[in-house]
Amino acid sequence: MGGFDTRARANVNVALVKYWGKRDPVLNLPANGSISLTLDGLFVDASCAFAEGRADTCTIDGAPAGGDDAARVYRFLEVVRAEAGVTARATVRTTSGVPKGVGLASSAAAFAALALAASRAAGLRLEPPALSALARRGSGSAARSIFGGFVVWHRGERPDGRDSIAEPLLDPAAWDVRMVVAVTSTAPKSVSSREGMRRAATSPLYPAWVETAEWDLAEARAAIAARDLEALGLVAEHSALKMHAIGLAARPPLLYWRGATIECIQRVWALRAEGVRGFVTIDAGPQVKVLCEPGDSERIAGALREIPGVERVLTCTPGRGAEVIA
Ligand code: 2P0
Repeated sequence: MGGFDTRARANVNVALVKYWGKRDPVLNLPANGSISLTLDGLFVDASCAFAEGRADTCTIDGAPAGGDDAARVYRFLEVVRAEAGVTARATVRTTSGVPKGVGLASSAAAFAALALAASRAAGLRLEPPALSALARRGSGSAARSIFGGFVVWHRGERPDGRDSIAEPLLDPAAWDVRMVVAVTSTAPKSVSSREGMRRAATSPLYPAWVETAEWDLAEARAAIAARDLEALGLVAEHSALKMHAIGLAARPPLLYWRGATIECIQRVWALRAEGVRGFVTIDAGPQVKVLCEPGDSERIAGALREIPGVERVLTCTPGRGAEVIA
């Protein structure tokens, strides 16, 4: 273990069928399977080297990591060490390629990149399924960012989580779609996904979420296989709105939306009535993401840019999975 520094890059992903709730919070085992699209150009780079030393260190965008972020990285490094059978301490650096002010959480990309960099630095050469299971330990949705394009993350049945891994459904080049992202706030979110998922469990709507997730997954998988944008978009919209409905009925309640979030949803629906096929999805925050055909993306982006409270709009193409970089 001689301080060999490995660097890896992973892109963020946006869920079309959402992961919301855990059957095991330590192993990050989800209550339901999910389906996502990995996006090009919104990435995190992670580098890791192991050497004898007193403690792990981690910098995020050049500043020493602190608080929850640091604790999550150090816990994750314990998992890597246990798997690789090493005792050396790690030096980790992560650099976000997600532009500041985009308000997109990048923990999925960060832990996917770190899983690849740290496992290689520790001397492991994991196959993609095992790498996905490792990334999941850092952040559930990181399991999906190991792969490019359309990805399914299986709920799995085993208590040890070995079958709760992601798997690619379609390569990024296999279906050319766009994801238009309307940023309505860049303030740090008040309720983390982790806390949001804990609150979801208090909602009387939550059992219905778990019960219906398999149907959403089946519908989304069939739509992806058929390259049917409308079928995929409708189930994606349904999954997102159902996830947010759970929060309204939780105790304490949870609402991630702002006024501009609602305006964006209404605008996309109004465009749809005019024949523009855009479909909304929203994660644990106020940003609105719209799945659409390449030919409609400029019209949708232009319409969202005009909405008061929309700070910025960007358009993403399908992106690649995690890779080692020089
Ligand atoms: C998703 N989200 O499927 C869902 C939809 C947010 C809304 O996965 O606790 O950062 O690290 O497993 O993966 C965000 O939650 O949570 C997320 P942890 P994670 O993309």
